[in-house]
Amino acid sequence: MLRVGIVGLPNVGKSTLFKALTKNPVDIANYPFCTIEPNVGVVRVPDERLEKLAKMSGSAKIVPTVVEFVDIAGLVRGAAEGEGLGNKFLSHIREVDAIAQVVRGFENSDITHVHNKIDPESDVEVINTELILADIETVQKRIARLEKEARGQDKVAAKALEIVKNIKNILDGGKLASELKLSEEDFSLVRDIQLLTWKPMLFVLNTNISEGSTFGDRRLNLLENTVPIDVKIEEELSEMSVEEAKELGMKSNLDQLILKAYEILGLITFLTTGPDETRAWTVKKNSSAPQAGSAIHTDFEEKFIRADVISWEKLLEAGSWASARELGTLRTEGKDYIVQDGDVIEFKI
Ligand SMILES: Nc1nc2c(ncn2[C@@H]2O[C@H](COP(=O)(O)OP(=O)(O)OP(=O)(O)O)[C@@H](O)[C@H]2O)c(=O)[nH]1
Ligand SMILES: [Mg+2]
Repeated sequence: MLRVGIVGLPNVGKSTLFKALTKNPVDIANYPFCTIEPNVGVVRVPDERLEKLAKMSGSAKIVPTVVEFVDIAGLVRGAAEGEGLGNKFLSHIREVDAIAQVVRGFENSDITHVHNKIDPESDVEVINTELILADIETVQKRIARLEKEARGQDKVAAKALEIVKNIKNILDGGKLASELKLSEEDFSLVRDIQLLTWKPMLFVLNTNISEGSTFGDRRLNLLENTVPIDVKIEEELSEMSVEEAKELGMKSNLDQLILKAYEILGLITFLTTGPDETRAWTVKKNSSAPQAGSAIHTDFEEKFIRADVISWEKLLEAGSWASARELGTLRTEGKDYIVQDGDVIEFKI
């Protein structure tokens, strides 16, 4: 299962966001380092296509795809050198596939900010710097190892050494390793290094959206992949029924966050539908049909013969699998077919 780590300065609302997302009751308190051990929870990826297909097929159940969120301890300046909870929770970040960085954008003098001022840009810089410093340590170790190996005329090690040195230059310049664009071939030589700043990242700007926070507007122009969320409101919403929320005219923005997380992870969804169930399956973008099949069963990749494929819209238009076949909108695809988001697939094995 893919994991998204909720990362940020202490006391910015990470656990409150986690609680709203997962409905898991967790410790939330107005003091830094309230969270120490990570909280883990599973969140369903919203997908309106599932209900529609399930209705068409008369499915007994719907199985959505899910993403796991991990609420991690707050990070402070000096963490890479062991400040705060230091390396311990940097290692928790190592275990996630993507990072959701929560940034405080709300004003409230009662809620402690570890730097005593609301400054999203500077907060992002503090967090990114710690991730970068941790990565510098990692690449330094690798450079030392590769230098030994390269001395023995090891050509591959020499090439890897060159790449790792380029990565170090980027990090030394205060940039994330992901900013260095590597070819597939170069990346394959160094991918096992597991850098924190290679992980896809999105920003959750915790801001009072309804009050039109200026921080919100400013940051949105500056950072890609920013989702503004009023975390406190989301916490309240998560405790209400849909009707109650509607009555109060409150609307959640969490779906946008979940979908964005899914997007930065480079994932797409394909679907299966029948009387038993309508189900969403997660695969990496650019997966072939047999690779996609392995999401259902590991055997499917090896035993793949062909796949019947149709886009979910075309299938709904046709009204059933049989009439799609008659209409000729159902296609038969071979092992080289690249699965598209929203494909409904029946595998032949
Ligand atoms: N006013 C306001 N308060 C918030 C908001 N989000 C969180 N808080 C409050 O801020 C305090 C800290 O929230 P937490 O969710 O525990 O913060 P955290 O980031 O998990 O903190 P650590 O685990 O200590 O790193 C709590 O008192 C929350 O109720 C918000 O959007 N508005
Ligand atoms: Mg917390």
